[in-house]
Parts: sequence; structure tokens; C-alpha cells
Amino acid sequence: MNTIMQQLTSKDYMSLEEEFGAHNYHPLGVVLKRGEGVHVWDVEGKQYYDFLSAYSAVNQGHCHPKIVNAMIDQAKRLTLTSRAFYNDSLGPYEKFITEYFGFDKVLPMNTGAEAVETAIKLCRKWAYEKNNIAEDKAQIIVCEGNFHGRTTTIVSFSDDPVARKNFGPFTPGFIRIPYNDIDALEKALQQDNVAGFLVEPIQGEAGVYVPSEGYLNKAKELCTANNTLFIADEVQTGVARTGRLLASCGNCSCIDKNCSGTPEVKPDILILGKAISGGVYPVSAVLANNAIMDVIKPGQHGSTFGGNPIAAKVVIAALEVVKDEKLAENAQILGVLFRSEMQRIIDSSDLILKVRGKGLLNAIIVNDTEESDTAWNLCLALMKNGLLAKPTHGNIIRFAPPLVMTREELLECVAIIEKTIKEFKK
Ligand code: IF1
Repeated sequence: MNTIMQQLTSKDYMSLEEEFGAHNYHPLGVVLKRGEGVHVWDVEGKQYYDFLSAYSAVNQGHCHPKIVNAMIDQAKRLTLTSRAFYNDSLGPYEKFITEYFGFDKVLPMNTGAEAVETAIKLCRKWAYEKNNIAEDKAQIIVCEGNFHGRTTTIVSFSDDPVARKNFGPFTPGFIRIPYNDIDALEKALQQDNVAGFLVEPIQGEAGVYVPSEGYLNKAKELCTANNTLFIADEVQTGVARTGRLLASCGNCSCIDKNCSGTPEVKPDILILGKAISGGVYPVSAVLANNAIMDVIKPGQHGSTFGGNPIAAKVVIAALEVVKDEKLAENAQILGVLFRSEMQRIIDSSDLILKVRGKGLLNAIIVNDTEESDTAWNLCLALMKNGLLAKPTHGNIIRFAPPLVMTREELLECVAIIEKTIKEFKK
């Protein structure tokens, strides 16, 4: 079997997925075999720049040796105990991550969607037990264009028809308002039984929408005034991606050497996933202070793998890499350079309309309809030229390289993008 597998081509691997895997994705036609830092290689040996980073999970770069070694060391000693017993990795990890992000307590889970579910349950329980909301009546405010994962409850408050259609009946208890609209939030907060406001500091899936300056600060203030929990989903934006440790870091700039990494707009509940493990292992986390987290008692929530020893060791290593290698600062500096270079290209091309984003979470808007395949074809051309990215919502291409990129590498990527755009014919 092994020798046969080694002879397979990209086409063969794609056929295997086509035949034996559920068709819940439409991947770009590249089959990757190896990754290191900002690069990945396909089974034929062609090298690419990764401009997706597994949807911002691989912020620390592919196969970072410090993170991979932490995983291997722990995997040789103890992989899983469940939470029926204590283990000698979880406590130190919990101390580490709560100090790192400045919260009293963490609830460890595995995937982003699970962490969002956890935050919803935590918010509801807090509302009933600490905020006198009538039983089963709690409402959580969410935003139009949100993406928080794919569980039944989470798609219940999505407005993406593809994510929802024929997955009902849906979970009630959500109010949807326009994103980046303080008046709408103020109005929604007047409704009965509002327990929380769940928001992405930058909307990723919607096409990298950066809210107006001060939006998050004002939203947090309003929530506090209404005794409503401000819940930040930083699964995609967190861990240095946007040039700060957290995108909800209001006015704090991590270029500032004195920055403690503590957010300016401190959420009541912070949801993290993806890059807290550097994309090495599925790990997510919900952080909150005691007044909120202590409403959860034994038996009320949990997960077999949540808080497992490998996850604990991997996250400590991955978050140390973020600080040691100054990834927030690098993302901030390279982000400014990237957007200015994209703007220069846009100024002399009518194929691209706009660039937007923060840090190294950016998107370009292709000058065509959402239904057109221009952005997809442009991504195919980028792939041919050695750079991997994928469209979102038809005419938007998200650019999110690993944060360990150097300035020289970024400029090489800009050159690939420029050449591809110049040569591209619709
Ligand atoms: C897929 C997008 C990114 C997220 C936020 C929770 C989750 C996600 C803000 C759930 C996940 C993913 C999942 C991925 C595509 C992707 C995505 F295009 F949909 F928007 F990142 F850009 N909150 N985002 O962005 O985390 O359960 O997946 O660990 O294939 O669905 P998860």
C-alpha cells in the first residue's frame, strides 16, 4: 500500500477525496504534502507561498519546530486522561493562558465552533443566575454577515443561506443586527432579556470587514451600561493576526514595547481557537473572569479532549512563539506595507477595486460580480505563479500569510500578485 501511495499524483489524491469523502468543500486544485514556515509544497514538489494559513490558524508558520517538538515530547509521555482525573499539564497551561490574555479563568475546548457554543451556554447561564433573566428567555445579539462556526445552534443565527438551508429547525434566542452599527446595537439592547452581544472584531468570512474606529469601544460601553456580556469571537482575528495580540485591543498598539498585550476593549468573554495552537492541534479556549466563569459547575459542560495534555503543551509553545518572534509587531508592519503595495497595483489596474484589512488579515475586491468566477480564476493563476489564496463570497480574495514572513518574502509575494494581475485575462 505504501509504495503504491507514494506513486500517486495530485490528480489521484483529488479523485480519492472526490470518491470517498463527503463533498462539503470545494478546494483549489493543489495537493499539499509538506509545509515549513511561510511555504508549502505539493506532491509534485512545487513550492508555494501560503496566503491562507489554514484560515489564520498557522500564524506561527508551518511546522514550527518549537511547537511540533512540544507536541512530540508530550505525546510520548501522556496524551489524554479525560477530565475525570487531573493531569500535570492542564493546571500550568490554565495559569499560563489566563495570565497571557489577562483573565481569571479558562474553559478549554477543541474547535472554534465548540468554543462559541461554550460562550453561548456560559452567557445564558450567567444571565439566568446572575442577571435575573426569565428562564428560557435569554437573547443574544449577533451581527449580519457573522461567521462563528457550523453547529446547529451557530447556523441558527447565521444569515448565510448556504450554511443554513435544510438544517432546521433552528435554535431560538438570537437577535440579528447590522454589523458596525452602534445605533442598531443600542436599540437591540432595549429589547427584553438580552444577555449578551456576540461579535467578530473584524468580520472574516463576510470579506474582511474592519469596523469603524471606536465601534468596539462603544459597543462594549453600551453592553456594560446594559449589564449585557460583550463576547468577542477572536477565533480568526486573535493571536497577532491583525497586528495586535487581539483585534479587540482597541487603541493599544503592540509595536509599543510597553504593551502588556491586555486588550483595551476587554471582552467579558473571549473566544479563541485556530492559532492558539499554531495550527498544530485542534485547540480552543473560552476566557472570562470569575464572576462569569464560576456559574459553570461540574457536569454542566465539558469535552473528552478539552484540556488534554498535548493541547496544553502545544498552546504554551505556540503562544511563546508569538511573543518571542514578535509576530504582532511583524503583522502590523508588514500589513501596512502590503496594503500600500496593493493600493499601488490597484491604481494601475482595473481588475482590482479595493484592498482592506488590518495587520496580515487582508482582502482584495475583484472588479466583477459575486456570481462571476473571476476571483476563482485569479486564484488559479496565483497558484500557477506559486501563491495560494482562496476567494470568499465570489469576488473577494482573502490574503492571510503566516506571520513569520520577512519583508523580503512579502515583497516577493507582492511581485507574484502584481505579475499575476497584469497578465490576467478575464
Ligand atoms: C470552514 C471562513 C475563515 C471563525 C470564527 C468561529 C469559527 C471560525 C470567527 C469556527 C471558523 C473558518 C472555518 C472554515 C472556514 C473558516 C473561515 F471562511 F468561514 F470565514 F477562517 F475565514 N469563529 N472559520 O472564523 O471555528 O469550528 O472551524 O474551528 O471550513 O468552515 P472551527
